[in-house]
Amino acid sequence: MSKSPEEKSKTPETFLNLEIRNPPNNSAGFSAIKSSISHATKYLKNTDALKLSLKINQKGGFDCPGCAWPDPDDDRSSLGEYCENGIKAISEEAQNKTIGRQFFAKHSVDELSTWSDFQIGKSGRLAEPMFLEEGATHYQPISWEDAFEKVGKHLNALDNPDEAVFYTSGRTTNEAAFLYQLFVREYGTSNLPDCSNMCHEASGSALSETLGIGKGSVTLDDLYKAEVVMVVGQNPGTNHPRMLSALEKCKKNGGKIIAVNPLPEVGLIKFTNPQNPIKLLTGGTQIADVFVPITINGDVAFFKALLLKLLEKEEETSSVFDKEFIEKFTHGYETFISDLKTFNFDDCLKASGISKQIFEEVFHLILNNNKIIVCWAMGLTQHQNAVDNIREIVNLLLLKGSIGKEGAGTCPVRGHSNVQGDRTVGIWESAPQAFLDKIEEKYGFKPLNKHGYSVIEAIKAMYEKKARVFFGLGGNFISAVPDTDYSAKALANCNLTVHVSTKLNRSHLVTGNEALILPCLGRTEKDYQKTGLQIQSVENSMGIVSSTKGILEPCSEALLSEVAVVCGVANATLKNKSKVNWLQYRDDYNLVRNDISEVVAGFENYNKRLQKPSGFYLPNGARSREFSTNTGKAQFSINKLPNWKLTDDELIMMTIRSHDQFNTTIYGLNDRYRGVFNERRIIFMNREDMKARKLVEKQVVNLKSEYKGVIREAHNFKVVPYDIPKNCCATYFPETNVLVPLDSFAHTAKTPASKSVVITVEAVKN
Ligand SMILES: Nc1nc2c(c(=O)[nH]1)N[C@H]1C(S)=C(S)[C@@H](COP(=O)(O)OP(=O)(O)OC[C@H]3O[C@@H](n4cnc5c(=O)[nH]c(N)nc54)[C@H](O)[C@@H]3O)O[C@H]1N2
Ligand SMILES: Nc1nc2c(c(=O)[nH]1)N[C@H]1C(S)=C(S)[C@@H](COP(=O)(O)OP(=O)(O)OC[C@H]3O[C@@H](n4cnc5c(=O)[nH]c(N)nc54)[C@H](O)[C@@H]3O)O[C@H]1N2
Ligand SMILES: [Mo]
Repeated sequence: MSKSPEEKSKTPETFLNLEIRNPPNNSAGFSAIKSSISHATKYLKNTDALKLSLKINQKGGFDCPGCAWPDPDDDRSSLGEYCENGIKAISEEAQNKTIGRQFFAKHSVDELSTWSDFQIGKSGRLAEPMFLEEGATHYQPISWEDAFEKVGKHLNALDNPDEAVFYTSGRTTNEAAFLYQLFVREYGTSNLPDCSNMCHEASGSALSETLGIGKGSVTLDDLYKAEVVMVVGQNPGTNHPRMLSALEKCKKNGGKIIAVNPLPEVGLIKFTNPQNPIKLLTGGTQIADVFVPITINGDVAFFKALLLKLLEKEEETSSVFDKEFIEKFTHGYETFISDLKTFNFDDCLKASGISKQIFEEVFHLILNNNKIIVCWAMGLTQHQNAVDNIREIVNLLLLKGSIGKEGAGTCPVRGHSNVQGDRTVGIWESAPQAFLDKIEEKYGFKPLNKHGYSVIEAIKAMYEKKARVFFGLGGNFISAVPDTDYSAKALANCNLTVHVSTKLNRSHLVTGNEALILPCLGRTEKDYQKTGLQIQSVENSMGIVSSTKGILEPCSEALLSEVAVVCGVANATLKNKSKVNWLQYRDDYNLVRNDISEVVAGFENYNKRLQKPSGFYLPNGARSREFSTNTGKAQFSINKLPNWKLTDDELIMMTIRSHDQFNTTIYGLNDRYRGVFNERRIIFMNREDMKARKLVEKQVVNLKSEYKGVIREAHNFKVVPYDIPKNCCATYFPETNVLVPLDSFAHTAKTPASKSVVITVEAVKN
């Protein structure tokens, strides 16, 4: 009997050998250099390691496949603008091991599913296209041509193009992403869910509505010049380490940093710049001036408390709000203020879990400064009220006139290295009509003008058999999405599942009737096409588009670029019905960029401007106080307090990243900055919550979530006592995705609420 999709969808529940130490009091520094070198030498060929670390994020080099943090315009470190996690990301991609037909002949799909995510990831780079026949136990090799035909045949056999789902993860370059969405739209659907749906979708929704652009407004230079930077719901020490250098520079210029986080994340507290030899010897910079240990999802309450006190002061002194800005550039002030007055300060502060003393420190910094930047990431976007979280931040910035001027503004810190660019060039299940009109004008076919499936809707559609082909351009869908058991059944309902990937992952094991793995080049590799070596381009978190060019020879001759795969699939599916000459784009990426210049606003003269080594900025209205909202002005918004009613035995759980993972790719088994070694099946708990449940350190527990009458369980986790607010707990994703209900998501944005899952914890009896 072969394993069920649910069985295959999860990493094994067995324990390793948990060791708990005190968290270090400093991040990066020598330990980061040591860890980077050990990763690079373990997994890369040595000469490659050196070549890569010199070229990463250098002008004319390749864009780090890690996070989306921007590179400084001028003074990039000669050691390579890298960080520990960047080195880990390229060590993972440029592995010296490859897997092909022998590997897949030896290991069945069922067997591979019993490996941990760490083992699966370390098996090597995918070296040739593989096919899983209906009922087969093992993948077998397939030619590219046959693979393309197979996808085409399945897509053409559907009753309606809306029965296909085309997912994208955020590493895909602008060129590949543009062609992909063009293909999907010409094929006839707008089912383009992407990782952004699970990530910063709420930021996009909230910012578009209030400021008229779904992206942040600040540049790196603004961060250097800010008087106050709030870092809310973000763990940059692990996930955006190069951001710490920018915060360090801000502090050097006199800026103050406020960290709002349930956890005292080490990188936020103290940081030693690994690229500064003097700092390495003398110790690091203390980053956060004030640490605000917020209760999970207490942010709206905290910001409301701040807004109420600011209003009180404004009414006393008339010198707190930027009235000129409010008058000239905003809409909805009066309604907002009258709603604000219905809240009670003490109730808000209580709901945030913050002491009066810490509140006062934050309050005075905000009161006395007018160049304020708020940075945020998943701690704000993965809640049911995620959009409110961000709109409330905008309210604060608007009152202080802290938008569209030097040293002030919004800074949603993006995840994947090109997630922002993918959306800009059209990976969007609800793309604006103006964009669709441009496509029609340029290519002469009419794109479907109906919203397609986002991630959550796509899962439901597959579960209900309304969608029957799943195509993933990058990513690891089954491990990234919520409600693992339900989602595994959804994928298993498909006729065909296809993944374009660099590495083996769990999504290749939870398949439809038939499955394809299409292996592609990574960022680090040279991309040769008919017209020669190609460059590609990406957009970072601050809206700068720059080129990226691999420097290593491809790890296997059988790999195609993502562009070539998309063109191959499009050509085999649409054949001579297509209005697009796909193969010409495959041969020369300049032609793709010429088209993007015509279709996407802000990309005029794309090819020419890409030659500038540091890239070019895309237009950003909020940056210059031009707000393209419904009213033409920046919009105040009205937000409710979330209404949490936990019973005595319930906790709110956030699912977070360890220091040794990139999303579903597990680099290693330690979470060094939190003092956890050799284990991922853990739950961080407040000591009092442990005591109330008679739990001790390392005790084995099962976790249970009940949502709208459905019970979900995850077994075998070890308790780690930690400095986390009472009634809150934390676990790692993807191990606990099984507990995240599919129908618990952010209003408007539909981001799964994976940072506020209500659970109970039960000791496992021996
Ligand atoms: N090395 C590495 N780099 C990465 C990634 C990776 O996995 N590894 N992933 C990339 C991607 S795709 C993304 S989206 C980003 C993710 O970057 P982050 O958003 O920093 O990642 P998370 O681990 O999800 O951390 C969320 C943080 O929010 C806090 N938090 C949780 N709930 C709340 C809350 O209710 N309120 C507040 N104020 N804080 C809260 C948590 O304690 C944690 O510090 O990083 C990108 N970069
Ligand atoms: N519970 C919970 N769930 C979450 C989150 C959370 O915080 N908690 N975070 C969410 C977030 S923010 C995100 S962004 C999603 C991430 O969701 P995804 O983007 O789907 O997941 P990744 O782990 O980033 O994808 C890794 C895979 O991408 C492939 N890959 C890597 N590089 C390339 C490349 O250059 N080209 C191609 N074609 N493939 C490549 C490799 O095969 C690798 O296995 O997960 C979400 N899920
Ligand atoms: Mo993300």
